[in-house]
Amino acid sequence: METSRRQFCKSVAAISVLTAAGTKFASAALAQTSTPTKEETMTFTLPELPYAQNALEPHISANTLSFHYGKHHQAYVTNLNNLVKDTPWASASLEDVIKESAKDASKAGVFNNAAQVWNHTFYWNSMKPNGGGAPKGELAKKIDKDFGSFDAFKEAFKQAGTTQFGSGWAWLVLDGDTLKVTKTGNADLPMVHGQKALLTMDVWEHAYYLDFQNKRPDYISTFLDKLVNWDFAEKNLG
Ligand code: MN3
Repeated sequence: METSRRQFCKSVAAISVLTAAGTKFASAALAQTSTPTKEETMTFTLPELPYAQNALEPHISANTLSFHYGKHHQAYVTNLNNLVKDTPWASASLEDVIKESAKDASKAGVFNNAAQVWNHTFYWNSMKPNGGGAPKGELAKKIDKDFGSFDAFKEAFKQAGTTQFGSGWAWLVLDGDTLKVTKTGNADLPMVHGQKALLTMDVWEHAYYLDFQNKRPDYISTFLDKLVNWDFAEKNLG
């Protein structure tokens, strides 16, 4: 995942310089020329959206994406960085942080934020402008085999999205060698259940409320008919 790619960055902390006299001072001029005294990892960063914020209109508005990507997704990244700061997880991959924190109930805060960083990046890629339609190739064949038909898959996916009580996600996953539709609550995600995610749909209210208000089923139909990115799901099937 792009989010797990760590980047070295000039830390803001580098503008605070401890002088020989022990006086701590910050200088804007120094900040422009100084380099970190040690390599500090930036840990987790917000990946770029795969399209412009208005690219999913008229189905999902730029207003929704500006909050959902710019505020919600960004907040999960910021929270995660604060939570793992000065811990071994600050230099781990996002996937490893998710899998390790999932095993420890006392690390629920780390898990929730790390998983939400991953889930949202996966969700943006699960949609595209002029999406929708039907899958092709191997994925199309496998959907027919495992669900009976593409329509049966769509019905199962709609059902998962509408019946997820409260916040969560609907997924198309590969479980062993079988495609399944699942739903998860809050930040929960397939990788901690031994499943491989192919596609996801955010059903937290913030994903649809500005555009669809309380009509979650309309958002779900729009996701399937106008937005879903089958190329991405096909790639994930491998
Ligand atoms: Mn969301």
